[in-house]
Amino acid sequence: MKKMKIGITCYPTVGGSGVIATELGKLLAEKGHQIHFITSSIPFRLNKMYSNIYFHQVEVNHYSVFQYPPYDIALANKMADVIERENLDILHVHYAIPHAVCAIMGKQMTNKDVKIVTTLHGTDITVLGVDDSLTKAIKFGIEKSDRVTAVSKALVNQTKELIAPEKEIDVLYNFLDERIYRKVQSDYLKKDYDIKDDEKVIIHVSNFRKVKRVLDVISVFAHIRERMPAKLILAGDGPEMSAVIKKVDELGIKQSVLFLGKQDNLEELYSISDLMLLLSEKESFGLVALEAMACGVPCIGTDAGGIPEVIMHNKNGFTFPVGDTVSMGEAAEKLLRDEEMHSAFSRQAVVTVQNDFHSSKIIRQYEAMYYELLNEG
Ligand code: GMT
Repeated sequence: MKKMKIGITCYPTVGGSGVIATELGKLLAEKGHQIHFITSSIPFRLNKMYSNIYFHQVEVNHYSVFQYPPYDIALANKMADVIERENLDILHVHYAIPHAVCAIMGKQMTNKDVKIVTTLHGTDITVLGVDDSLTKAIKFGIEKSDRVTAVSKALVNQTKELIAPEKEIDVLYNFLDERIYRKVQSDYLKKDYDIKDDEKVIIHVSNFRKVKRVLDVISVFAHIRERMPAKLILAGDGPEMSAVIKKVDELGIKQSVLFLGKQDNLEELYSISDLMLLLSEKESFGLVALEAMACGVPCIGTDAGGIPEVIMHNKNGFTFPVGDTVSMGEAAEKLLRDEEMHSAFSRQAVVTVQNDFHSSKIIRQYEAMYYELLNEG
């Protein structure tokens, strides 16, 4: 099979969509394809040299005549440059707004037949999709892409409900690099964080936006903490942090909560954890749950969006309606007390990642989709 030249655009700085786009680029490069990232800065997960990965920076000039710097136009212009100069076969953009629209515009600036693939990640539909000032642009971006994928069945359904595009949307699940996300020996961290041998470790990782309902995480942890020795690891930071600190103080559980801020090497934290909580009210997939599961950590989640496609109720964890912190607390207590159930869920979590979300399986699906598009001519 001919090796392809693939352009990738994503938000390079934070978030699951940037992580997936970058990991996809790295794994495709490992399979011999030539990858061109077209982004505003180097994707933060591109932490190693690859001779077949190139980075094309989008630069926006700040002329005083503009009230708002024209980033979208500059991106489309850069896409056109790279499509032409590198003769791209595929331009794969992550996030409908503005990336899909820019890709369509960029292609039109050239006379090349590059194929445009758009992957929907969640907030581009569930948040932006309800904003009247953007819905037509999102629909346009989806309909004019050659192929559109979404990271869960739930997101496909939400896109149909909110945007009603006349376009098939394929589900291509998220994945992770199993060489990194696996149970590792990091027990030294327990000593460093003063976690006692008899304490259960609960973890939550997010960008602390309101949709993540971190206050519910605190309520569930308080329920657990009242019944058994336990510590809560909070990794990440964001707008809800002060409300979270206030609630922790009010509940008098400050000594049991570790505020770690943004962290790399999360596999080390997952590896000392007994339970992950992901209690969002909107979540198209929940990459952090997948990461925790790969390290053998059972999860309790909500039944929002794509979470139940990852956390399987009564198999590798539990899911409950958004905000039902009482049921979540009771389930957490049961799972943490019942060693047999905990190890069965932990084993099943690893099996779920291997069977349903293995990177080699998902990367093959992306490659097959690209080749199919190229063969369609
Ligand atoms: O979760 C976030 O707030 C970040 C957001 C993003 O754009 O990176 O994450 C979205 O994409 C991830 C990767 O596909 C998914 O795992 C997250 O579930 C999704 N977030 C939401 O739907 C809220």
